[in-house]
Amino acid sequence: MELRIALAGNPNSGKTTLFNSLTGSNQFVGNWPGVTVEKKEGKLKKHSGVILTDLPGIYSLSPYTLEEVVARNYLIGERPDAVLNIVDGTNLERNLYLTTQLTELGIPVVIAVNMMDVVRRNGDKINFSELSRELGCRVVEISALKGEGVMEAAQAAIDAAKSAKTLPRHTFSGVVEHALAHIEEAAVHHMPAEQQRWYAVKIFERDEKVLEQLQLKPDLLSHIEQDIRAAEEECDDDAESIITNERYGYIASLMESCYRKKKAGMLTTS
Ligand code: BGO
Repeated sequence: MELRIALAGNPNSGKTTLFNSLTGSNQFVGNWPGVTVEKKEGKLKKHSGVILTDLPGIYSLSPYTLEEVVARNYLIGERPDAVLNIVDGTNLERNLYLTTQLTELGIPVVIAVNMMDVVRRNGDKINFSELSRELGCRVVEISALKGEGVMEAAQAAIDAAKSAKTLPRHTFSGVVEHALAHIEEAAVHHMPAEQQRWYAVKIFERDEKVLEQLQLKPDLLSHIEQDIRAAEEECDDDAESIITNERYGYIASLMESCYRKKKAGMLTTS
C-alpha cells in the first residue's frame, strides 16, 4: 500500500533541505494544478511505497496567499496519510502558529523540530516530551543540514500514517467552543468526524473559501451568524482575530512550559 506524507512548514524552516535529504535524487517536479507554484514530490529513500509531497512554505492555513490556498486545498482535498510538520527550533514560537492549525485537520501530524544544531549551540532547551504531550503528536528533534534525526522523523510520520490516529488538541475559550459545537451540529455533522473541527473553526472565522465550498443555506448561515456574533460581543473582537489571539495565547503557554532560553550575560558573584 502506498503512503502519502505531506511536508509542511514555514518558509526558511529547512523544508527544502529536509525534502532533499529524505528523497535524494528520487524527485519529480511539476506545478500545482492551475497555478505556477512549483510542486515537488519524491519517494522516501529506502521506502519506495512512501511518497513525500513538499507543500509551499506557509505561515498559516488562512485563505489569503496563493501558497496558503495551494497547501490547504491539498491537505483538505487530497487528505495525505500524515503531515510531517518541520518547525525551526530557533523560532519555535512563530512556527507553532501553523502547527496549531495543522493539528486541527484530523490528519496525523508528526513535528520535526529542525535547526537543533543551532538550538544546542545556543544553549537553549526544549522539553520535547512536554511539547509532544501538549500537541498530541510525536515530536522529533532533527538537523536537516547535518542529516541528524531525519530518517527517524520520516519513520515517525510513517507510523503515524499507519495508526491513522489523531489525538485531542487545544481547546478555545468557552464562548468559542460553544459556537463551534453549534456549528458542528448545524453545518458539518454529515462530514467524517475527524474533519468537522477544522471546518467548524473556518466557518466561525467566516473563511470565504470554505463558505464558498460548503454553500450553506441562508437560514442556516443566519443561525450560525448569531453564535458568531455572540462570541464577538463577549470577546469584543472580530471572529477571525479571536481565533488568532487564542492561538497566540496557547502558543505562549506552550513556550512557557516547553522552552528555556539560555540566560545571556548573567554574572555570578560566587
Ligand atoms: C542557507 N541547521 C542549520 N544550521 N541550518 C539549516 C538546517 C539545520 O538543521 N536546516 C536548514 N538549514 P531551506 P526552506 C544559507 O541556504 O531548506 C539552513 O525555505 C545560505 N544560503 O542550509 O532552504 C539551510 O525550504 C547562506 O540556509 O528552507 C538554508 O524551508 C548562509 O537554513 C536555510 C547561511 O533552509 C533555509 C545559510 C546561500
